[in-house]
Amino acid sequence: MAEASVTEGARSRDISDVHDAAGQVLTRSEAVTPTGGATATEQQFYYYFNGRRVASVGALDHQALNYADTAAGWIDGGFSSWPCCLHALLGYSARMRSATITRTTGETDIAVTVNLDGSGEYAVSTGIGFLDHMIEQLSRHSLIDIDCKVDGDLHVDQHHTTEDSAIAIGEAVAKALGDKAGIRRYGSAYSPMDETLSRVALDISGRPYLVWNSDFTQERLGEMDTELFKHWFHSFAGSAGITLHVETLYGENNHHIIESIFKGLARALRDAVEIDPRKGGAIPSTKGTLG
Ligand SMILES: [Mn+2]
Repeated sequence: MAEASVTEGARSRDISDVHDAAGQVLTRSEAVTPTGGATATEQQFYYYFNGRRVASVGALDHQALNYADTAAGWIDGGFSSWPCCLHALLGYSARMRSATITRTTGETDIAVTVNLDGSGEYAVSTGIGFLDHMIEQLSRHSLIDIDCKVDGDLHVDQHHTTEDSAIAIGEAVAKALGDKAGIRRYGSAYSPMDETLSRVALDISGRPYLVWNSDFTQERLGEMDTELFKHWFHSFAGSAGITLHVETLYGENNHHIIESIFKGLARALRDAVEIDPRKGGAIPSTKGTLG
């Protein structure tokens, strides 16, 4: 529970409906200028999270936060509304939406960590250079941090390594999303790359489904079999619980085609996993649950 500790004469109260998943409560303290005749313009609200001052707000202007303290340091302004600030606080300071998946089978030894509230930092090592390149694009353009280490049975072929990287990343995304409260849920992107245009649309529905309308004219890119790309997306949709539609509208260069698809997935996913401050933490379904 956060403790308020502001200037003398301050009043404080808990805003009990504002809390993170661990039940930690955000506290608001209302500091009124102690010399008589305080007017609204002299009021300042300070927000504390776990005893640390995270924001100050002028009484007449709740839409303009003066600053917020996040793990990244003090941020001046930059938030258009209190919900946006709160999202930043809960996202960066208290409730990073991250998850780790590890599993060892006879085919692969895999460790994946994702952070949905990241900045697109990655460390990817699957043993398949082209697949690394694609997962790195996914991270960079979704702003989801992805650590993905796979030690797979590449002496057999690339199938298990490709499939298990997708399953583990999908599982990690699903785990990091938790009950999916407050997320935008839907995302889509048109993704051009030179002569190629791909479209990716997805719904974090809890109902895995893949529609795939993309073809390749080469058997391999680098050392990677192009038939595995559809399988990667099928496996990812399945483990993440995502309805995923992929279509290349036109394109010739096989490298451009698959790279535009991964970048399209990244942009669509970035939108869909984002917290929508207008939803106030609600599950985005009239059913009340997503999968
Ligand atoms: Mn490339």
